[in-house]
Amino acid sequence: MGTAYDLDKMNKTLKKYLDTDRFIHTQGVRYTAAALAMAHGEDAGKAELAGLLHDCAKNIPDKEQIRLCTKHKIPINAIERKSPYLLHAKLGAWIAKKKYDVDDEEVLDAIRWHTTGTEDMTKLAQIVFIADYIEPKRFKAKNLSEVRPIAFKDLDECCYIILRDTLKYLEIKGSPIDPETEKAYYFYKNIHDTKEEE
Ligand code: DGI
Ligand code: FE
Ligand code: FE
Repeated sequence: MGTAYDLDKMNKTLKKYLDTDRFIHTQGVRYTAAALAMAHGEDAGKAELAGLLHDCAKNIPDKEQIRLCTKHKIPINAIERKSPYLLHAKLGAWIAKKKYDVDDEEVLDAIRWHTTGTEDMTKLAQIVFIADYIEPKRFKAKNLSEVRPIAFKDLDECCYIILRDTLKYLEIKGSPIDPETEKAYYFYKNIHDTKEEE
């Protein structure tokens, strides 16, 4: 059974709200998430939907994101106050629900956690988190040639590597760490360490 959602219509709307690079990245995440879902026995339609919408709030200016979160009672933590670009994930989940009429909570959660990750993510949330990092047009991380094949074999291990490298990168930059990023890291590190002991 496929989803009842009209992804092509959503795509047309997204094209209006996203800049060109972001729109192209969105297509990359859309199809990478679908491919990962196929590799891991998850619903490819749901992955495609979550991938397509994950950055729907990305091009809203910081001030406007703060205003919208306040207006719609989306809590803003201290780290998000300092780094408001983090808000596009939670605000994106809200926009997906209210403007794109997505009522699938698993899809909304995958959008909500796509930037920081969180502990014990669903496979769908892991897939979107990973697809965001590895999609073909993404070339920021230097070890992508190592991370990409792992994504198709082991979601937990892949989340561990991405979170480890993201924390390293944020520490070097001196960026404040969101508690969810930290929790996510320790959760997937624990799975990694347990496997090492076997
Ligand atoms: O929206 P995208 O650019 O596609 O990607 P994204 O939503 O995953 O955002 C990526 C950025 O978010 C990346 O530069 C790392 C940053 N990030 C992830 N966790 C944290 C964080 N930034 C801060 N300050 N704190 C975090 O905990
Ligand atoms: Fe994002
Ligand atoms: Fe993204």
